[in-house]
Amino acid sequence: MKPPIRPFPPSPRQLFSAVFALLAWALSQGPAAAQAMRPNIIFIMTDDHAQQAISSYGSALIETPHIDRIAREGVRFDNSFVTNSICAPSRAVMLTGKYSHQNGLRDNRDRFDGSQTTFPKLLQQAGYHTGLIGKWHLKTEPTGFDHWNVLIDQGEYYNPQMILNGDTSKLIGYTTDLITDLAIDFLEQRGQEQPFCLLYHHKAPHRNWMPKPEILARFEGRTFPLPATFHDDYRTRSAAAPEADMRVADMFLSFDMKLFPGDYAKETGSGGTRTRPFDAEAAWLEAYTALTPEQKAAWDAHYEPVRAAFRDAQLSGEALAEWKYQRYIKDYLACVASVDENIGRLLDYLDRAGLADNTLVVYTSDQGFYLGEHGWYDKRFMYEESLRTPLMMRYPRAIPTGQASALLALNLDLAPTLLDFAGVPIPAEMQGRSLLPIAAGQPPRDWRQSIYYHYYELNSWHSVKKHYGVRTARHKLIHFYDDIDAWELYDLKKDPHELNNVYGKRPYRKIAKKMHAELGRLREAYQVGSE
Ligand code: SGN
Ligand code: CA
Repeated sequence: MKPPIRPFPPSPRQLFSAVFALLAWALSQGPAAAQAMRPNIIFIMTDDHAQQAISSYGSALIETPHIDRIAREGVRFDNSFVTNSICAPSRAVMLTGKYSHQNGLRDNRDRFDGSQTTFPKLLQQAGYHTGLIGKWHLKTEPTGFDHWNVLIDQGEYYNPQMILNGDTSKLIGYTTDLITDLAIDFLEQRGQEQPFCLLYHHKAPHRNWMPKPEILARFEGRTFPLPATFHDDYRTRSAAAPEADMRVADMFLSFDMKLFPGDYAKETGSGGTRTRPFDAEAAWLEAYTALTPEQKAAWDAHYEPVRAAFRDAQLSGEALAEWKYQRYIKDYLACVASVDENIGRLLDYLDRAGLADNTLVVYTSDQGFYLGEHGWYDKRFMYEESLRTPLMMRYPRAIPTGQASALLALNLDLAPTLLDFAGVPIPAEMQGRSLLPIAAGQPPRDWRQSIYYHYYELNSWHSVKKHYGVRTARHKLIHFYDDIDAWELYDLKKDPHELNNVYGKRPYRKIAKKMHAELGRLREAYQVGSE
C-alpha cells in the first residue's frame, strides 16, 4: 500500500501536516513500517558560503543551479541566521542545539567536548547509521559516528590529508571533488536495514579560495560591480567596525591574491593578522608547492598572465583595492561553482539510487561572509552578511515544493529539526526549536520574534571585538564590549545596509528601550548569566 500523501504542492486548505499523516499511516502498518518510514538524512554544509553567492537567494554574482534545486523542490529559509558567526562555534551549536555558552565552545581556539549530547549520537542510538565526511574543525575526535573521514583542522584545497576513523592518509585531487567521492562511497556502501545520516561537509569556499584547475578561468573576463558599501567609511558606527582587520584592501598579495615575491616590491596587506603572527608568503608557497606537476601547470598557465598584468599596472590606493576585490570574488565564486557542481553530482546519485524520495537533504553554511560589503571579507560581526547563512531543505515525503519562509530560523534549530524528522525525541536541554512544522507548511503561531547573538573571539584573526545583541524582523541592537563599551542600533527597513547607527537618537528612544528589554529577556531565557 502507498502512504496516503497527496501530490504536492497542496492547496492551502490541505496543509495539514504531511508528516503526521505519514506517521499515522506508518504506525497503522506496525512498528516495522514506522521504522522504514524514517527518512535518511544528508546534512550538507559548506564553509563561509554567503547567501549573496547563491542564485536562489537572488545572487547577481553566480548561478548555483544545483543548490537552487534543493530550495525549488523544498523549502528555503529567507531569514536564517547563526548565533555566533565563526566556524567551530557554529558547528558546535548545530551539533548540540545549544548556544556557545552552554556547549562550551565559544571561539575557534576552544576544543569541543565530545562527551556531550549531539544529534548524531541520538540518531545513532535510535538506529541510524551515521557518517561524517569532510571538514570537522572541532579539535577533538568526532563522536557519534559509525564512519568518519575528516580533514585535519581547516584542511587543504588540493591533495588533502584526511583521517579515516583514526588513520591519516593523503589523497590526490581537488578536495571538493574528493569529499563528494567519499560521500557517494558512503552511500553506496550503506546497509539496507538502517536509515542513514550523513554529514557531508565541504572546506570550500573558505579562504584562501583555490579553484579547481579546470575552472580556474570560469569568471575571468568579467568585471564584477563593487558592492554598494565597498567604500564604507564606518561613520556613525562604534570603533568596532573601523578597527576590524578584514578589509579586502588589506588582503595579502601572496596568500590571497596568489602573486609571488618579485611580482610586488613588498607585501601590502595585514591580511587580518595585525594581532597574530602569520607568514603569508610562506603559507602561499607551501600551498603552491604541495600541488602536483599537472596542477601546478594549470595554475601557472592561468595565473602567469594575471601576474604579468599586475606587474605592469603598478597599482596603489583605491585601484589596488578594487583589483584585489576582482581577484578575490573570481576565486571565491569559482570555489562555489565546484561546490554547486558536486552537490549536483550527489543529488543525481540520490535519483539514480532511488533515494531522493526518502532522504531529507539540508543545505547550509557554517555562517555567511562578506563579499566586499563594508569593504570586507571574513565574518564574525552581527551585521547582516555574516549573521545570515543559507538554509534550505528537501524531503519530498513531507516538505511541499517551492516554499520560502520569512520566519526567523537559527543554526541552533538544526539539531532539534533533524531529530524531529527522524521521530527521535528532542532533549529538553536543547535550546533550538524544530523547523519541521515550518518546512511542512504549518508554521506554529507562537514562532520566535527575535534572535539572540554572541561573538567571543577577541585578539585573534581579524581583530573583531566581542559583542552580543538581538535582532527582530526590523531592528538590531548590538553591544560591543571587553576592550570597548559601545551600543549600535539599526533600523533594517530604512537602512538595510546598516550604515546608520541610530543608537541614542531621539526618534529611536522607544525602540531602543524595547530592544534592551528584549535582549534582557533572551539572555535570561537562554541562561547567559553575566557573560
Ligand atoms: C583561518 C583564516 C581566517 C578565518 C579563520 C576562521 N585564515 O584562520 O581568515 O577567519 O580561519 O575561519 S587563513 O589562514 O585561512 O587565511 S573559520 O571558517 O574556521 O571560522
Ligand atoms: Ca566558516
